[in-house]
Amino acid sequence: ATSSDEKAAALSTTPSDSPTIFDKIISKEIPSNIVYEDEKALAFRDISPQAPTHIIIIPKVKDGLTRLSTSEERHVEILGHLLYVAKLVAKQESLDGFRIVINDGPLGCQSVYHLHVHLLGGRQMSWPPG
Ligand code: D5M
Repeated sequence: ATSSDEKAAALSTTPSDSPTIFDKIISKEIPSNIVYEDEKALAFRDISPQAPTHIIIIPKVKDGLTRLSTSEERHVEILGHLLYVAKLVAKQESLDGFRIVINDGPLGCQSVYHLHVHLLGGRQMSWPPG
């Protein structure tokens, strides 16, 4: 998928707390390329990679955490854990520098409403992001 496909997907997705494709990845109902798993988090390769390494890190229990902008105090621990898992996976992937992205809402180009951290690496990043 191109970045314009990602944008189209984000703009055509209505933000909601309904189950998403990530639930099926967690339950292993649909296959994914899992690179890390612990009791609270799961990390798998993005199906539409935007860098040589592009991994999605998600909480296994969603607990209403659809997007960062609606997160609550009870999510602080899992939010911190997801960032720490990003660090562990970056090390596992031998990344020499990387970028972490959390897209929020249609304007932020979010297409899956189960909060997730993107870990991107393996190439020179540029700034500003698109
Ligand atoms: O990112 C949602 C991301 O999720 C996007 O980069 C594609 C990825 N995605 C969607 N479905 C799958 C499956 N089945 N496997 C792996 N990766 C997937 P967002 O920040 O919401 O735009």
